[in-house]
Amino acid sequence: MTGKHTDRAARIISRCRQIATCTEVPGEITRLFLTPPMHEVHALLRDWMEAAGMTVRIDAIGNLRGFWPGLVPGSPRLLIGSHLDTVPNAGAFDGILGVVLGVTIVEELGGDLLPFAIEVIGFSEEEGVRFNKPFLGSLALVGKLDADTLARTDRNGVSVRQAIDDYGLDPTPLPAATLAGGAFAYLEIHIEQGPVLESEDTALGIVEALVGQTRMELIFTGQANHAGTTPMHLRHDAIAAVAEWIVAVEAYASSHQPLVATVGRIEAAPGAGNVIAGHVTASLDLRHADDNARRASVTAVLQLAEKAATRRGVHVTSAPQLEQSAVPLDPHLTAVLCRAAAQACHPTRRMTSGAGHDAMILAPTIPSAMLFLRSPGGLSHHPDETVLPQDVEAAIATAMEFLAQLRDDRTNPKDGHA
Ligand code: HGY
Ligand code: MN
Ligand code: MN
Repeated sequence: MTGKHTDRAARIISRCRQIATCTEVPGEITRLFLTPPMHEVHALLRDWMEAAGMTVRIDAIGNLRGFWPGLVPGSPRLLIGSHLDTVPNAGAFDGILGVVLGVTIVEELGGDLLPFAIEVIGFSEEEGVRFNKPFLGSLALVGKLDADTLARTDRNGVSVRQAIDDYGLDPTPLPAATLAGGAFAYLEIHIEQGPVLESEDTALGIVEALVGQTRMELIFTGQANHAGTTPMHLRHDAIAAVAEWIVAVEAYASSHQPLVATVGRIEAAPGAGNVIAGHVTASLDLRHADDNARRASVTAVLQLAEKAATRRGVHVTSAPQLEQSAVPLDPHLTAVLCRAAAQACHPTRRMTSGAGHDAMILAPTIPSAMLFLRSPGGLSHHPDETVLPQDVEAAIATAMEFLAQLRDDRTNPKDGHA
């Protein structure tokens, strides 16, 4: 890397780490949908965007939107973005990196205008932590944020609509958060969050598709009772039922790979050591590249829950949270991205994303492409999540080449693609 390029990679990483200090929990990175630290994130990004000559606004769902004009008014727009929220105790790069890279791309233009405009978007919510529903920011952008979602409440009983209002935004014009016409492509640059690129010693991945996801909550209802006086054969122990089910889920997924199934959160009540648990809520996150296989696995895993519960006289119900089909990304745009990486002399490998991303919400509406950066240690959704400066440089060099190819496509259209 030349000195100039080392600097820009270091600046990008430093900005991500600066944004990481905007947190609800001192000492860790936790930033949910439109919580107070998001104001600090918006202020930092707005400063960087405006210093780059962009005009900045926050839309009705709290997406931060920086605009760099094209050569002529009304030019078609390239969207570049990712999300600004995090999981609890997160790393510093999941989501944020894609937005900071978007700002750097505009900075690297050095004031040049292209035959298309660029809109850098920091989505307000992708992880789905606060309201148990992911992709709120990108769903609003494509006009799919429905009234039921706006009425969803968090663990404090605050609705999505109220959270928007509490943040100081007006949810009324939510339809205005949707994309005006003219967006011709979406590019999301994101860490891989898995071990594949590192295992192949490759800096960049080109995403061809994102796996489908089912997220739901299972509620196990048994009978709270005295831990000391209730004989084992007379119990309706909800935690014991969930424990048997979790091990059965793990065994099922292990024998049906590439299926992945995760029970990441359980909440037991009443939660005292001397009381048999009468009520347990358990999350289920189940993913597969093939939608039929995923749906069949959901059925099988719910039957396992029924079996573990019934044996103990425990009742189980399930509440769906997300049914997201697998999403292919745009083959033409993906090919342009591959060519751009090759042009920038950075080898890549094509891959499927096991993680969900805003690109899967935009792709049915706007041709979308994703560029992955290697995740050292294959680690993510963890404070030790990181990136390598040379991979950040590879990503920004590839992105600049991607813009050059899109510019050439628009100035000398060939094979029907402008
Ligand atoms: O959970 C995911 O797939 C992503 O990190 N939101
Ligand atoms: Mn994530
Ligand atoms: Mn992410």
